[in-house]
Amino acid sequence: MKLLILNGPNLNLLGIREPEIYGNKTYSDLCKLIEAHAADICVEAEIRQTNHEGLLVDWIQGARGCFDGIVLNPAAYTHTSVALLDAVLAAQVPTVEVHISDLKQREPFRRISYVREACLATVAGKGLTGYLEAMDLLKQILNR
Ligand code: CA2
Repeated sequence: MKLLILNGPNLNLLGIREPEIYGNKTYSDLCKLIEAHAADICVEAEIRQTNHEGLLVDWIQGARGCFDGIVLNPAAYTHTSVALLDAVLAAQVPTVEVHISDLKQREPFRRISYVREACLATVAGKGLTGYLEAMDLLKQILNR
């Protein structure tokens, strides 16, 4: 089983600011956690990050036929991007949305997620562990 883990803008800066919201682990720590968990649950995980919306669209489209599932943290594009919603709908690859922080406890504009309606589930507010939960969820769903 192959999972594509996609991260949007600024997530490469994890650990360098706002530790009260995002914790103090770095992006490299996140990648290591994901890789270790992938090995534990016997799935392949490819992890990517970009600051560019169009590249996320390209990666989501390209996942069709290459990956069994997508774990998607679109970061700020969550709250703005119909293009990402359309890409997830078009790709038809089972996708779980992840957010490190609890969007419901933050500014009102963060409560809107365009991609949510195309995703099987949303995991938010669980820190980096949320990515691992999303991987477990996809594995469960794909094994059904
Ligand atoms: O909680 C999440 O995972 C978010 O997707 C993170 C985005 C934010 O725009 C969303 O509303 C919620 C922000 C990613 C930037 O992350 C940084 C964290 C620490 C330091 C610098 C950037």
